[in-house]
Amino acid sequence: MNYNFTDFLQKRNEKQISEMTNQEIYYKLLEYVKERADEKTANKSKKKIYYISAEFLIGKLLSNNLINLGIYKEVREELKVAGKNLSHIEEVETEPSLGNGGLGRLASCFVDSMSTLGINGEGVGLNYHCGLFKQIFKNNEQTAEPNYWIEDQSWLRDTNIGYEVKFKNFSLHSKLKRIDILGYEKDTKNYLNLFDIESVDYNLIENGISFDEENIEKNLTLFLYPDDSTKKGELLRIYQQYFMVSNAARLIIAEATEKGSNIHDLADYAFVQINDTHPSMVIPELIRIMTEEHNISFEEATEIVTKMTGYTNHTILAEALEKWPLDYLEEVVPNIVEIIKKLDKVIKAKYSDEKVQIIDEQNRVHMANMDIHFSSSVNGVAYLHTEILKNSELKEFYEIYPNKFNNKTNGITFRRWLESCNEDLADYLKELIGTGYLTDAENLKELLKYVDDKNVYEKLSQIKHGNKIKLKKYLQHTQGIVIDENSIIDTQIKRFHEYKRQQMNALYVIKKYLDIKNGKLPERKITVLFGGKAAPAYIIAQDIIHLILCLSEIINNDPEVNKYLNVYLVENYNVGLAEKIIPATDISEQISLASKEASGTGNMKFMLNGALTLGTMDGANVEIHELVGDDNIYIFGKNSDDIIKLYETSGYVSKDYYKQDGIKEVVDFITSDKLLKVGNKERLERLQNELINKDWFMTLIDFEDYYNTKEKMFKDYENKDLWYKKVINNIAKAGFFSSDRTIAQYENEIWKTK
Ligand code: GFP
Ligand code: PLP
Repeated sequence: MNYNFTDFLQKRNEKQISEMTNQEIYYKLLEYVKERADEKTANKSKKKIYYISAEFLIGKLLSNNLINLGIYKEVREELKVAGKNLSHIEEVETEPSLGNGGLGRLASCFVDSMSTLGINGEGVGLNYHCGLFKQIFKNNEQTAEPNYWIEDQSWLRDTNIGYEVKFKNFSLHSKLKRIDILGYEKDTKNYLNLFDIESVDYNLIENGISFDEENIEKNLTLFLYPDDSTKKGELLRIYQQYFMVSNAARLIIAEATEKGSNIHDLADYAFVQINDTHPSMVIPELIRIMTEEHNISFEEATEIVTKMTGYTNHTILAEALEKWPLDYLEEVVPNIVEIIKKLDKVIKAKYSDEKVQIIDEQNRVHMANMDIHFSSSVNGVAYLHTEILKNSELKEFYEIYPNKFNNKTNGITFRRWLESCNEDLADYLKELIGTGYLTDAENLKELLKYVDDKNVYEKLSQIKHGNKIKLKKYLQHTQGIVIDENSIIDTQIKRFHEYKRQQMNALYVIKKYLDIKNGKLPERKITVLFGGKAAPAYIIAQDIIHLILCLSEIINNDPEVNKYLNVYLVENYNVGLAEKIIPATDISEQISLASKEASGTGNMKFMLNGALTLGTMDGANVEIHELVGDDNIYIFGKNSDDIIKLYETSGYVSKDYYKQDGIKEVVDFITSDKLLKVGNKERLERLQNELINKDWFMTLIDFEDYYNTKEKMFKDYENKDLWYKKVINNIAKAGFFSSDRTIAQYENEIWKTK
């Protein structure tokens, strides 16, 4: 039934919109959207997908839900008539931080696409009360505070579903909370299922984000991934993961049984997509439940579970491929240790190669190895990444199971990352090519008709300028940062990690600063934007943040330089900020060391929103390059084969690069008097030392090429026709990166629910 927001308020004898505060309107809109969502029915199919993930970086939900309900513009108009501004109301919503970055945001795009495609597929994860920390800068350093996001009224819905989860020393009762996932203009919906403990004790938080890590019964869902550099931290992670998968397994079995499964046929009713290794324990847990409670033999249970699970790998970095010491697992979940040992025995009986064992010689359990042996599909998240898995990282496994390996290049939902975040561009695209791209993103290719149309260049540049002004107002209002809308905006926003090489961009900033000081002035002012958090236990990443904050202080306050260059690190980068920064950006920095970034999804968002990529041949940059061609992307640096070889031969010596002209001066500046005046000596010296003597992610190897390629970009930017021709090519080819395409591939090639 179609009734508008005003009807909804009238029906309930609420105040008029004009008499309400923005806060009141937000809460009423929340109720209204939930009521409209109640009209939707569940997607039905015999088989259901359970996308289990420790992270769902959902972002704010109001606008997205309004868009998916097809009432965004209608509601905005109703508010406008009453003198209210929807974008101000959006600001009332708190943003959950149930993820670190790309991995969690991907999971959120995927649940949106599953609903949009009418697939019976739901997310399963945890309801962290404080999520990932809120980043606050003090004295040019990152500090962390809890991000309380759950309010009395929120998108979470209570259910009466809950299960008993048994750990070695105690049991916990869970309760399931749900968030509606509405597909785009669909009559059906799915849920994001977030399990929680019965009561979380906020008093356990001591100072910043440190807390009593022992009182698990009261804090299991307090934070996302607390510090895992200590044993206590690791144990808590195991508690969280087991709690998540044990609940997921119960939910899967309950839902299948209700539909008539006798458990022997569970694989006809359910498929579990394991997002990275965090949910891997779902494999032994399902086997345990089947054998202990359903009288199914170990062999049969293993066969069923193998058939109904698939594993997605998101990184080749060893640190992220979890290896739990067996005795830690014994301390928390001895019941599944028995199963893991049995699985290990099966593998040891078949294969002697140490690399493919589940339990290694140091008694550590390799979660990814268990996933690969005991699931039916193993996928990487971009073409290059999957090739690296097959040919080097997981070569021994690929030889055993060539048919399990497949690629699913990541994607992004265009509802959030175009329709919602860049309305002016979306409206203009509709004017040019109609609405077909909304349901089939490949239709964006029709834009190519306008590739030589100067009027289109002009309009696109006006839209970009408008987005820069919007970003300026927002940053001024929320962070006290004043960017120049006439500058070229050069952005690197992502988790801080040495492989993503924010430090290389920081070195660029130093070089530019020195250039300006030496009278070599840029043609147009450059605004370098950074955003991202560093994991609390990752010291070097925090040192890089420190360097950037120090550089901003010096550069933005130097009247000789700030006319030409500004540098900002936005505080507490999150989905909401990404939605504002991406549409305003000209240069998309995707500069990871080749072979290290599995895919990237930020790169796709920038491309779709008309920024040009400055990138290495890494992750999905390779596919962007393939789609747009050499002329429409700025590629630099060594390729992945060269880098992999350098690692194999230990052939990279950073000091050799450091000594080169133009590099030494820049690296030395990190501990110059100027920087030490505003910075912390220990941090700056440590970072400099790291770059000169170790530089594991080879910052210096690509620096010169990076600098020159970026200079070329600035030059090209001054030729508007040339630049916007490239921009059109990028937008037109971005259709491939719709998560609807990715999810359709998961469905057709792995899940097969339909
Ligand atoms: C990880 C990988 C990225 C990849 C995403 C989603 O995310 O390359 O795009 O997962 O597959 F590293 P981040 O750790 O970069 O956030
Ligand atoms: N964080 C947020 C809020 C994002 O929206 C994204 C992706 O777009 C990421 C992190 C991941 O960025 P990247 O793929 O550049 O690492």
